[in-house]
Amino acid sequence: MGVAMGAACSLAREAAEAGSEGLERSLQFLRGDGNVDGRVDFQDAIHILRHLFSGDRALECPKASDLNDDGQINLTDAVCLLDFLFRGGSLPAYPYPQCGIDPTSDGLSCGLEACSG
Ligand SMILES: [Ca+2]
Ligand SMILES: [Ca+2]
Repeated sequence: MGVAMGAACSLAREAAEAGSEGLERSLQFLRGDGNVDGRVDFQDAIHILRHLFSGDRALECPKASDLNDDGQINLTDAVCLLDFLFRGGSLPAYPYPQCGIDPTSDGLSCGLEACSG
C-alpha cells in the first residue's frame, strides 16, 4: 500500500530490560496481540485496522496494538505487524514473544490482565 517500511518498525529500545521493577503483574501484555486471544497473527492486524478505520470497536489492550512502541496506534502498527508476519520484518517491540511489562511509559494502557493466566 505504498507505506514506507523499515525504520518505523524498529523502534525497539535498548532499555527494554530495565526499569520495570515495581510494576504490577496485571500490567503484563504481549506486544502484537491486539485482540488479546493469546496469539499474534493476522487477526490482530485486522483488529487494529478495524479500530482505525471503522471505529466500531475499542482496543482491549492498546499497548499490545502499539507494535513499534511509539505510544500511538496508527496504520504503521498494522503495517509493521503484517510485515513481521508475512515478510519477515522486524519483531514487535518488547514484550514479545513472551508477556512482559512495557519498558517505556507512554499514554497507552492495557485494561486487561491479558497475560495473568
Ligand atoms: Ca491475537
Ligand atoms: Ca505505534
